[in-house]
Amino acid sequence: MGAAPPPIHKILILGAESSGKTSVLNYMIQKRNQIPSPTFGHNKIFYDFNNVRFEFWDVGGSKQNTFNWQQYYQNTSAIIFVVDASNLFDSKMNESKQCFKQVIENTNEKSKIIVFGNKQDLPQAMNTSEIYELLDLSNVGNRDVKIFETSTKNQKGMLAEIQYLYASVTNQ
Ligand SMILES: Nc1nc2c(ncn2[C@@H]2O[C@H](COP(=O)(O)OP(=O)(O)O)[C@@H](O)[C@H]2O)c(=O)[nH]1
Ligand SMILES: [Mg+2]
Repeated sequence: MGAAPPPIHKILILGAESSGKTSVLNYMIQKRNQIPSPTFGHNKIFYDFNNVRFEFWDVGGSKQNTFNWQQYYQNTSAIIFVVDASNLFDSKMNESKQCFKQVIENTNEKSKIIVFGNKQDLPQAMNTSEIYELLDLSNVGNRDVKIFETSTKNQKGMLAEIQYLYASVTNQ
């Protein structure tokens, strides 16, 4: 008799095009246990942390692909929503806003949302309170949303983010 398999938690990584979704995923799982799967419009990677297995879904964020998000929403434990915090163009900020609205409207109230305000290595990057304003987080009702300032270009790692994710899915 082998040990019971770890419980699997599906985690979607969503956000506007070029916000850094794929980079964030690669950075988070660096040198960790990974079993890559074939890619069909998304990139699915298993990653074991403590006693759980995350099933990360890196979903293409091109305008064309965002329509397909619907099929990915089911059975999701948590969502990582990546914002390019350094891109202050109105069009890009609107894209992030619209994507985020879609996520709020289409996901189960119980699935937690973890916002990565990414590209913090760039000098003009929006901080937590600016991202809070951008995504209108005072108007998301009961949704549990937490913001982290992240960068995939430094050596800091993402342990705090992964620990938060772990605590979220295990209700700790
Ligand atoms: N400066 C900076 N660039 C980043 C960061 N994360 C991702 N990028 C860059 O942003 C671009 C888009 O990243 P990618 O992961 O392909 O975005 P995706 O379209 O959301 O998957 C690439 O050129 C990355 O190297 C970051 O934290 N800082
Ligand atoms: Mg990508």
